[in-house]
Amino acid sequence: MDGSSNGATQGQGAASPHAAVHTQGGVPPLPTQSSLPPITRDELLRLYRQMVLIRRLEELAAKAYTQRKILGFCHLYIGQESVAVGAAASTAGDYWMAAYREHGHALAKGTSARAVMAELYGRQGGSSRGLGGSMHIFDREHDFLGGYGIVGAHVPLAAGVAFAAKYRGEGRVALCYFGDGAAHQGAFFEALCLAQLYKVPAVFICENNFYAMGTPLHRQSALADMSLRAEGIGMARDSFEGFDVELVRERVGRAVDFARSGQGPVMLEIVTYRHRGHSMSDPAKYRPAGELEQRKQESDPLKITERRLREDFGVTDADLDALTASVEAECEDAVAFAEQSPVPDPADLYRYTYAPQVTGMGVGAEAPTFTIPALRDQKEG
Ligand SMILES: Cc1ncc(C[n+]2csc(CCOP(=O)(O)OP(=O)(O)O)c2C)c(N)n1
Ligand SMILES: [Mg+2]
Repeated sequence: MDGSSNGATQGQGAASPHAAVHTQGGVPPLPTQSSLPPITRDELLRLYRQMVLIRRLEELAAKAYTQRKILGFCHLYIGQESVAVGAAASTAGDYWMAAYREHGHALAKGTSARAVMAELYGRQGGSSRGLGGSMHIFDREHDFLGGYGIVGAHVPLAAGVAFAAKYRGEGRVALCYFGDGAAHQGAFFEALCLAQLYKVPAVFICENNFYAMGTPLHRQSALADMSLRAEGIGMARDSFEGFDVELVRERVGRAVDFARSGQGPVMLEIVTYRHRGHSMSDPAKYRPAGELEQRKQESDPLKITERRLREDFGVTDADLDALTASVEAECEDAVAFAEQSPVPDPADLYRYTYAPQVTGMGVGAEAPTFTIPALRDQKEG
């Protein structure tokens, strides 16, 4: 929680009651350094731009939501940008899955601002062709295997993806993002048990933002550090504050190296904070007075990286102005694209509900298509 914890696998000392378990279980320690090269000015600028892009695009999404141009649920990632962006900098070619607060993850993984915004608008140009909406961004091209609305339910899916990657010898890792609230789910824990048993290449990332809807951490959990969930099953773990994008890059990098090396999955807790309410309909009045202001002051990922860029990499006002202008142009373009993109054809409503038919070991060329009248007929019959 204080950023210094490095997990039970990295030597809590002989006094730890868990040390024997880990010794018996033979869990190797996480590496003390990732295989990533030191960050350069260009890379840090790129990560900063990515964080600014996520924030600005979501600010515009919030505006469109209040204008009723975006409908349904909409959960903003503002304040947590350094987690997805830092993690993206530490992995390439890996699978990602996230919960419903996933606009930032999709953008960090490579989905375009246009495809994200059009999906929020429910338009054909969206990553899920407008049929998914805010909670169900999916981008196969970038191996972003979805946002999921059922709390904790995608964790077993991610374990399955990691299993498949191992089975096929792909050398790829599945990274799965979820919240502190999800870490109380049965499905979550069951998935961890199997993932550890089969030593699948997965990194489970709990983004502990201290709230599950309006319920603060201390009222939903007896544990403060969600990575401790991994201890009972002998899984490697780590916990750290995720406001500094560079630190996230390095620490997720270590976990990814470990998982990719075949030693098994890793459970990470990354401490973060959301600046907005749970969803667009939540004014977040349950926060103690001054908490949000203090967090914005002390641990806003954008401010932390901006300071580092200025102080240690000689980035100037002019550099940052140019960066902001290019983000603004990209976001405005994304909104314009979403607004002119056509709404989906109702005839396609059920088209992607089922996967293509599997014939033998091959996959049939055509997905079965269902028209609404056909389904209605079946039901009445
Ligand atoms: C199985 C299930 N139970 C309850 C809900 C309602 N629900 C939606 S979000 C949420 C809170 C989850 O909090 P957390 O996992 O901390 O994620 P965060 O919203 O903070 O990112 C709840 C209870 C749900 N979607 N699915
Ligand atoms: Mg939470």
